[in-house]
Amino acid sequence: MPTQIENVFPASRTGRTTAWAVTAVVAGSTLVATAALAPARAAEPIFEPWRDAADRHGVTTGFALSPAHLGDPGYRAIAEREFSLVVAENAMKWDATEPSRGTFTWGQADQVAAFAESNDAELYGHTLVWHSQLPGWVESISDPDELRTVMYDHIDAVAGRYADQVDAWDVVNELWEGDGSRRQSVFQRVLGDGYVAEALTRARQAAPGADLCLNDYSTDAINAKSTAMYDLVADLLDDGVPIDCVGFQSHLIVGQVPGTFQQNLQRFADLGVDVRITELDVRMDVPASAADLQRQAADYRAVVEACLAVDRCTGVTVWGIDDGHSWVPDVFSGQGAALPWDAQYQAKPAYTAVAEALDARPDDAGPTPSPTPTSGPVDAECTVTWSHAAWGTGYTGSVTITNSGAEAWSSWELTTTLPGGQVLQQGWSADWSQTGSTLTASNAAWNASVAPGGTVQIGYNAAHTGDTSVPTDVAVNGSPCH
Ligand code: G2I
Repeated sequence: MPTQIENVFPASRTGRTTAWAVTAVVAGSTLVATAALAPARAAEPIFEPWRDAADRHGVTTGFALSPAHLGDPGYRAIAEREFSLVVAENAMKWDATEPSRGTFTWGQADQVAAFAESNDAELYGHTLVWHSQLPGWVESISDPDELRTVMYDHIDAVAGRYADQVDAWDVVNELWEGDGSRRQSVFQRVLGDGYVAEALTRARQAAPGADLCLNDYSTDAINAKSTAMYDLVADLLDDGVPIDCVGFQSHLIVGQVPGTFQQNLQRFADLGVDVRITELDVRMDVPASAADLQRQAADYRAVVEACLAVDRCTGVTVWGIDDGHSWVPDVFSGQGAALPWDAQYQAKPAYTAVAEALDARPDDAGPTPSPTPTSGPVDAECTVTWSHAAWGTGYTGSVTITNSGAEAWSSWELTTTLPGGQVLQQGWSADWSQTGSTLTASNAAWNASVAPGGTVQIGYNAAHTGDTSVPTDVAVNGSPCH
């Protein structure tokens, strides 16, 4: 019976181990068919970080960051591990940075910039000039000179503040209506068509090192709106206006990646600008069906493959990380599940699809190995108590590990042999995995250190076929326990 056990994040980029639930995929088995045991969905295989695989293609993997979520270890672990580009979901918008004229608030925006820097990620700027999340005091300006001054002051302040950090800016966002006409924003109404060139030119002065982009949604296909964008970019280039890139937001509906997606990216690239997928998500009716999650995975894969197929596509950014923090349910009632991780930070099929599209290597190295001793014996001396609470086809195992030696542990790894027919389903407070009958549990970041006499409690669920006995030969860091 083929058995595959995978944990979701064996190690973050910084080498810290992270505890995540693990689940078993038991092909062709009836073992996991119990409601009590079966996870909602089998876990996805683990790959090297997306960002590392993307690096080999010369592209970035990005995500929209809300810094308030960084306190959540699950969110943070994915943010650090997978992404080489960070964009503020809201923190660099006008209402966040200049809520009243000339009064700038940088707290959240600075947090986004600091996270990008500490994680060695590019910082993408979103956005300088946009009709939405625009304070009322801007909206109400009707004098062209005044609005131009206000727009320039805003660009100078925001783009100027992050001039050394932001790699590319969405200078103007969502300037089109669906039919390819200009959206009647206050900028359009008061300043006319020329405001786009004015904003770009000003942004070049404020942040000479940043690429300057226009960004929009529903421009992913070849259609009236994307063609209006295409014509504008061609005109701007002809006129010598600074324009370096076009962003395709790609807020998609499951099963609806446009057939002309790649061709559309390519025609912009052929104009001589970079292209980027800037806000990818793929929404569906919720609760999500398994079939829709698979279709979503195919959609994510198609988008990444389209980007990789276009030389000037600089990367793919997802608009968030997990389904628990997505704008979609707030705006589209009854829809959601749009991101590659679910609300419990479990990787979805879309995660795997992106990894595979990036040719990510399977990460079968497992959790960070225990450090090699540099001097003296550091073998564990340990005591383990192991108990099972069993029912028909499953049990919950509770394990208490005690460091009964004289040396503190800076990390630990428990290994044992599961009795016949027992299959790991899900674990907690450690990184759990099963290979054949060998069960391994490695410390999480937060319980790695165990002082002499200290204990750690961990647990797991397993399926069984009748034998519910507990393991007998248990070792920690290779040393047999009592
Ligand atoms: O609407 C999805 C995206 C479309 N393209 C431009 C993006 O900037 C836009 O992002 C969304 C954010 O994901 C939402 O989080 O922009 C929305 C605003 O237009 C953001 O929603 C707002 C809520 O409407 C506010 O009620 C809330 O205070 O987020 C604010 C901050 O959480």
